[in-house]
Amino acid sequence: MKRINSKATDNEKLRQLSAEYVNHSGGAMTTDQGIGIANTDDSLKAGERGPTLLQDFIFREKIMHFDHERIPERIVHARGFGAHGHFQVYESQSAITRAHFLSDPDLVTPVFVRFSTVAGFRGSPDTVRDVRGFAVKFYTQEGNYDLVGNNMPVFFIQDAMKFPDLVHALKPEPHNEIPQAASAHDTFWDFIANNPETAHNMMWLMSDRAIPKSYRMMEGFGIHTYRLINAKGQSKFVKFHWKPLLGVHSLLWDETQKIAGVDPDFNRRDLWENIFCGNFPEWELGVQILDPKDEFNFDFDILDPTKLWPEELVPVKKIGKMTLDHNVTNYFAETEQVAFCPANIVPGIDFSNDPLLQGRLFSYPDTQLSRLGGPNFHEIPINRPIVKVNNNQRDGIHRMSIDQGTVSYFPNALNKGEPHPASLGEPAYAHFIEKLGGETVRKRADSFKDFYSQPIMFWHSLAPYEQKHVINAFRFELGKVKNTDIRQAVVNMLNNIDGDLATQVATCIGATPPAMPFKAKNVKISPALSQAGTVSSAKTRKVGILLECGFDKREVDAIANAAITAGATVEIISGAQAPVTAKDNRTVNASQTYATTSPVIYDAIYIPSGSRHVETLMLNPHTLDYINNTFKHCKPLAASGDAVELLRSAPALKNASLCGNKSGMVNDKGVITSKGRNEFSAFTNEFIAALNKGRFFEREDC
Ligand code: HDE
Repeated sequence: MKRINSKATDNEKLRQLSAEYVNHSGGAMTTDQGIGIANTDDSLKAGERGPTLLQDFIFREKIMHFDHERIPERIVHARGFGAHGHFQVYESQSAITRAHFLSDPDLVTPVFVRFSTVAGFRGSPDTVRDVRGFAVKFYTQEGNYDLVGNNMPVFFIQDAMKFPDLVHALKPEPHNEIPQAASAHDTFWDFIANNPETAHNMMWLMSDRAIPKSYRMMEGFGIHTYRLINAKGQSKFVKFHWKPLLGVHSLLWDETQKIAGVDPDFNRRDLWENIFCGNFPEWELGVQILDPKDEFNFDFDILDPTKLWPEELVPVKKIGKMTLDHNVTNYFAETEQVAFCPANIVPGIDFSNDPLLQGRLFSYPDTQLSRLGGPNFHEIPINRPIVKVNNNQRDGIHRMSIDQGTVSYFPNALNKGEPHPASLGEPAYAHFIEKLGGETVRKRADSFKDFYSQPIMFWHSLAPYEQKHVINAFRFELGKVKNTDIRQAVVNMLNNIDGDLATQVATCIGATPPAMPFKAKNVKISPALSQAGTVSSAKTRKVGILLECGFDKREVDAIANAAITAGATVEIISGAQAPVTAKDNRTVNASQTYATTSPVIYDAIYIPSGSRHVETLMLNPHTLDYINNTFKHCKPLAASGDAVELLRSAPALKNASLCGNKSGMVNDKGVITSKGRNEFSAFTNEFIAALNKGRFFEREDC
């Protein structure tokens, strides 16, 4: 793979300078005290076969450091993967915000992004059904701004007070710590059934959004309503969106199960490899802007984090682009030690009174105290702002800076009143001036209590194949719930969304279907909620080609070149990682074997012609595995010449009559076959068109 280095911008260089990169490649080894070490393999003993001596400080230091290599993993979002990049606004947004990084289109702001799953432990597989975290740290010239969001636009609960309950219910059950990274268990669904405010997020969790194909193909949402404030002190409400340029794409459930075994690092590997190869992922930052005078003009409360603002009502304006262009140098130092916090905001952006957001503002720095071991985590290189930190905070565990002087208080005369509170003209944060009032109450606002209108909208906005996936997800998740009362309670809850959905789930899990199936009237549809119409292209997709000796190299070259031209990558799979000889005696190197890879890793499979090669594949049980899985997962499946026989031998394809007849090419539902060389260029075009499309969901009905 070719490594492409990003063009480090001035700001990026600044950020890199503030970190401490240590190159361990040369020189003699030392202890942490700098004392030279001549032997790092043998402890100091009393005689060659004698006991180890306590005085062996080299041994003790090495083991002591090893014993403390881990820090507590995040309570939620423990499994994550990060990358560096930059953000640039398209045009000045100064009319709505005074945030400097959103006001200057020439400014390149460095960012660090960490994607994550929520429930699983740090070593859990990537492809589990879960919400994905989408946390962005902007290193702006006015300090760090963190937009700590998810890949779904709503959250499970409305008040932060309930968060520990939600997480306790979701995490593995406490008596046996089962199941890992999965919501398919009793305590989670018990919580859902007893908290109708979760209905909306629960629908998203059962949808394809919860099993993204790639972090690069995932939307991001700030979820909460925030405020933007301009230089005149005027404010608008805002919701933030990240829109991936490659479109929004998901895995199929069956794929996720297999990938979890074949490559538990599937999503992180995908991000790492694509950045490494120069396929830099890109997202546009979108904003939905709402004038405060319209605050009460909706049939939902804009402060309620279980509600989204339908894009058709409040359009998303794309204001800038984020590109991730370099991988981390060290996972622990950067991805593990990064500390996000929704309270890290810059002038021009402010919070709203969303009670979930208000609780988060406390939680994040608090969790860092135990996770990163003290109050100085802002000094860890990845967390340092690119601007100077200047205050009277001092000391504490792991203080890195050596603060000079005697004065660490204000006001003072000994240091001429420095550092001083920013005076007029100097950058300083100012909150939006808002009139607040009301009685001290522990109460949910009545305007937060419509739990079902938006799940109904979501359900009816999905394409039929997406709805089918949701039904199957419920059948799986609730089918794993042992307590039948909980199953029934969730079915009853689903009947508030759609009677047909509730019935289809109930009949499969042994629950009683609703006596009066609910059918919503005058449903509002939001097409933006479906992934069906999303951008789709062959770019960065992975084509697998099965090859054995005796294949037709001209065909392989044509397909591989066309795929690469379309932006895809190609891998050759064979019996050995060795050159495979074509029928014209030329060779192609196989980088993968049936043991090292699997059909679920590829976006399309192609098998060229060649009698000896086809005969070998015919006898190889893996061939059917590749054909069946690729077919089942609705991905392009192509064969030419005598290799078409291989497709014909797969029962699923035979039933669907999709593999062509003896005399011609049948290119239907993403199964592409060609009989003769004269058809080859049309065949290649069909294959690339199918690769662009990605999936043929109509095959799920075959
Ligand atoms: Fe978080 N969340 N959260 N969360 N969250 C954490 O902070 C919390 C919520 C989100 O890659 C923790 O540093 C509370 C919503 C992401 O490092 C913790 C509430 C959204 C990440 C915490 C929420 C998120 C976290 C754990 C209810 C989407 C990973 C470790 C009010 C808008 C950030 C840490 C990373 C992490 C608390 C709800 C997103 C415990 C109390 C809503 C992406 O502080």
